[in-house]
Amino acid sequence: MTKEDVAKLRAEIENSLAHAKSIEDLNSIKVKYLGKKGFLTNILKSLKELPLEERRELGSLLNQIKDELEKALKVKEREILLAEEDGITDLDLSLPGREPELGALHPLTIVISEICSLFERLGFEIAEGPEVESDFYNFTALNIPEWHPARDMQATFYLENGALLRTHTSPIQVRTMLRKKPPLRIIAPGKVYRCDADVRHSPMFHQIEGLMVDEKVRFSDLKGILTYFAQNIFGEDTKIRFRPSYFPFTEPSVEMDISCVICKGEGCRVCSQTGWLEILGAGMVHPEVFRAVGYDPSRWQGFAFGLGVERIAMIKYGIDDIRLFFDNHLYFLSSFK
Ligand code: 2NM
Repeated sequence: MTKEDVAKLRAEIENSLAHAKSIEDLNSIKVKYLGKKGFLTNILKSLKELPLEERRELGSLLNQIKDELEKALKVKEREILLAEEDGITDLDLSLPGREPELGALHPLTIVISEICSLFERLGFEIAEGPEVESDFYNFTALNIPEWHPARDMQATFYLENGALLRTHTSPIQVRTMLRKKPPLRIIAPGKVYRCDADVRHSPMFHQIEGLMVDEKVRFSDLKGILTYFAQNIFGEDTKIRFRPSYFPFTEPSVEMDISCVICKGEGCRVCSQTGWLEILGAGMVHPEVFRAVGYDPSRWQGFAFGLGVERIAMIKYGIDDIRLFFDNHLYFLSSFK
């Protein structure tokens, strides 16, 4: 064996150590070179047959390689065991971190909070109430007669015990008026339920109702505040129109339209060529409602309004199918980030 052979052997051992990835790899290296019939073991045995000079020189080189290999095997074994303990076999600390996926607010949540903050700035307080209601808070106190079609089994979800799922958020206003003395300004957001389901109706949807009661609240207050609301949500140049309407709980009652956000009043498919979009109902609180909650109708006046959040969001964001709000497709939801 020449000195070149020894150098080759050393390179060969170093190379196999560098490629060793597992304890099994280390064992086979150990067996191959240091085992009973291993390469190094055999050569060291065969040195006896060489002349003294050569024996010394080669012997010391080969013993050095043997020592180094034994040490290297121990170090490598420790490394592999530690990495396996961490479950990391290919650790690259230079890789960039993984960016966490951020969520987004639901479009209805965005619209509800925008509208509520706007009315909070005008001195309205947010009020909430139960979704399972009694006939009294949902209908009777609101001057809705026994024979009214809204009370129909076909229109309202009734529970077996005679309770019902509220069909509007007005029962919140009734509960608040029963609890508090006037004057008051409240805004009542929440889920409401009606037996209805198609492209334009969902059996559960969201409403926001507002109520302002004071000694001198007039129809002009209603017009002023609702105009401010509409121009804040749909843009300064939004035109407003009030049409006479009917609700059992207000007198007079109106429907409020805004100029179409698509055609600006020219007439298009979205506004059915009218140039207008209906966005809410409103009116002056009916004296019978005040009587039902113990307010003196000759002293207190009030205006109230109600709007559908889905409808507002569809107009604001140009959404044409109400079911998109409830399908929870990530592609739809992530467009509101
Ligand atoms: C509407 C339209 C008009 C309304 C009335 C009341 C209450 F409780 F004060 F009588 N709350 N909300 C109201 C009035 C709701 O929704 C289209």
